[in-house]
Amino acid sequence: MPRGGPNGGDGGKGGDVSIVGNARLISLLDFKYKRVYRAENGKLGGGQNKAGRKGADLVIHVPVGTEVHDENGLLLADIVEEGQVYVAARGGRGGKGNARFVTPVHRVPTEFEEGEKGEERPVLKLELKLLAGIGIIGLPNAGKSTLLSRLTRANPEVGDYPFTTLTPSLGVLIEDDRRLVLADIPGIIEGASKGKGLGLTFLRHIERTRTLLWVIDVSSPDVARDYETLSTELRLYKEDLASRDRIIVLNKIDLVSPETLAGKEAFFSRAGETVRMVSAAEGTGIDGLKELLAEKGGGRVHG
Ligand SMILES: Nc1nc2c(ncn2[C@@H]2O[C@H](COP(=O)(O)OP(=O)(O)OP(=O)(O)O)[C@@H](O)[C@H]2O)c(=O)[nH]1
Ligand SMILES: [Mg+2]
Repeated sequence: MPRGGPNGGDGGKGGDVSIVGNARLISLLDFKYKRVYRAENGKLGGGQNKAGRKGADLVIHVPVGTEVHDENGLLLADIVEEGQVYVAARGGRGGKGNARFVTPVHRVPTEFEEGEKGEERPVLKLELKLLAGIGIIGLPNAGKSTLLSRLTRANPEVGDYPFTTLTPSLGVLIEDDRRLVLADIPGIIEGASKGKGLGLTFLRHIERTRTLLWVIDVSSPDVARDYETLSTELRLYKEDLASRDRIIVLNKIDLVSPETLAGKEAFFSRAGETVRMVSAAEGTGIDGLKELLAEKGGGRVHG
């Protein structure tokens, strides 16, 4: 440049590598094949003060429910929502071109600053945790696990004694192009919210569900009391769980007379509840329940 020094512009910033939740994805299979993800480098600055372009970001889409861990298993991000962004590696800042170093007494700068190196993460572990949209709750032995096995392909242990289920199990129901994830948790008993039985630990697992199925054994001597126990325990644990959208599932209808059933249904209807009557063991009423769940919505299976 006449009577001046070099006039190199700044380098562009490197692109970021981001991980973004996408509700349409249902598996991490893609990551089996493609292993290395790299955002674009920033472009070089040029003469005549021309700044380099920023490198393009790289967006990695993952299913909602993906946990991102580092190589030591430390949780870095829990992608639970559509559009949620985790910047896994930031692009480096662009370097300063020598035009920046011009001062009145230093007209011919040859200095420049190297661009910063972008972040690298040699290893990221992705783990897909199904997020249940529907939680199945009820007293011990109400038939929750039997119901889960009817609604989905899950195969939880079923037993004729309380506390058969010791840890939550999940199942996926695909109905009308909808994919619904159901969680079956251990039975809730009076005092569960204060740590009795197994309830407390597992109530956490249904905190993020949208709808709860309250499974009530219709052959129980006092369904009103069972209902009360459930609502009290949920309320004591978290007010919001007790008022969450729910369906009362009267189970084991094969064990009671039509008159008894009608009386019990009337009790819940009077209470303003949405009621479905099923026999999880025999499969009665299951299709209707599936339809109702699909109407309530869930992630779409296709596009
Ligand atoms: N007759 C009849 N029995 C049922 C029905 N549904 C479940 N059962 C029985 O009730 C018992 C308890 O069923 P589970 O599905 O294990 O009940 P649960 O609510 O998961 O029980 P916990 O995990 O112990 O809380 C088992 O013996 C089942 O076979 C039904 O619709 N009719
Ligand atoms: Mg069970």
